[in-house]
Amino acid sequence: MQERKVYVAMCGDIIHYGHINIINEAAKLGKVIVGLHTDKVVASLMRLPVLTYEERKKVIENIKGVSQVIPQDTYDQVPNLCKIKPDYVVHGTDWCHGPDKYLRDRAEEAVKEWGGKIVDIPYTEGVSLDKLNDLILRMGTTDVRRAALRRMIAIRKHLTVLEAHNGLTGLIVEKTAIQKEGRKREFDAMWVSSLCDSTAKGKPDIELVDVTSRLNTINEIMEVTTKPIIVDGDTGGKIEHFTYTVKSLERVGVSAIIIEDKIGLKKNSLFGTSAKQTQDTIEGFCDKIRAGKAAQMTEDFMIIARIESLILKQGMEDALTRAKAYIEAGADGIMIHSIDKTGAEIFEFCEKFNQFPNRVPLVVVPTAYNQIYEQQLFDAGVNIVIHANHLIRSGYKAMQACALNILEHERSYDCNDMCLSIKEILTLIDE
Ligand code: SPV
Ligand code: MG
Repeated sequence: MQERKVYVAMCGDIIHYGHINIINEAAKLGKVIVGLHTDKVVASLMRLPVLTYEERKKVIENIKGVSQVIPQDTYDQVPNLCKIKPDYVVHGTDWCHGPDKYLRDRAEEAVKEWGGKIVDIPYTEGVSLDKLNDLILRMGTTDVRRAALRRMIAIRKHLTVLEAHNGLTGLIVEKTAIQKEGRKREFDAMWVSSLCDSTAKGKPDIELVDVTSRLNTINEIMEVTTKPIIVDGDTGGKIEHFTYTVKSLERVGVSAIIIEDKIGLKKNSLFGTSAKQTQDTIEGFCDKIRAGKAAQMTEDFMIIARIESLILKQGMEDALTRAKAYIEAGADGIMIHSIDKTGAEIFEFCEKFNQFPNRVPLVVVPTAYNQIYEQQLFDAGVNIVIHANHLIRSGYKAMQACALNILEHERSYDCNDMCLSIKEILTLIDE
């Protein structure tokens, strides 16, 4: 008689006794086939896997009781179930309720077709995957953190990034998460903006806050978070200074710097043409990119070239010519900036950029055209969407309202509802 087939799906990145229990129970029913989540699936569910698919496969296929490991390229088991037609599908009872229940329902419906059965194994209490995840992330070295952005772009293709300007806002970007359509949704990385870093220090965004001070902010964020960091490098300064900045950022574990193609006294791009700004020559900026790439010590760090042609009304052709030249000079990505409120300019750029044979990841900052959804930008070819200033803008507005309220009422009682309770603020940060 042919041995019965038992299907077990897992991501297998952090193996604990709960997994071993499931495999042992599954092995009692027949030949165990593990559907191992691919890197893409793991990354869409939680963080990037610590181990690659191939590494995880080697571990799982050497566990006693496992006969075969095959890739599961969707979170939903049904495509694999239809291929394998197992007699049993074994899973922990955690999918009998909560956000994954729809997966159990779908699997149950599918296996009915060939008389298969779902077997729910009591979920192993006392293992907190979240805690283990946290531990692993914290153990992550500078090298792991620096490399995470490139890995994320390769695996996920589309990243959502939010601004952080100190430890606390870093924690917000790190920890804010929601469940949406059965998936955990969170930010992929943080943007250390020159506008927000300067504003938080009460200074204008004119490259006045020097690199040492910017590094202090970055360190403060890095001490309490684990997600990849993209630094706004302004113009990058003089070439001789830029090469030092690249080395310093790389050393502390930053994943990427974005530099903009302007020279002279830099002002924020959101001023548009109302601030007089000079764009660098193509040759001048290419030299800066080349010098930065030559200064790099690792393969992982990214230098992303930011094009200001649309902001400075130099036209689409100029923006595209520059993109080509910057890529040829070695830029690892292009950021195209625009303050066209309709977003039309950005979509036009995307369409033409997508035709480049040597296309690199594309970054946008939709501050002026923020009615457009991230997915629309991703569909147009954008890889990284940066929400560049929203924590400082929302935080400042709330703080100013509270200060006005105290002046107005001559006591702080009236702003109680605007504030976290004392208990909440005392326990906000884990000890
Ligand atoms: C920043 O966040 O500092 C930026 C993006 O450079 S923008 O403000 O839109 O120019
Ligand atoms: Mg800036």
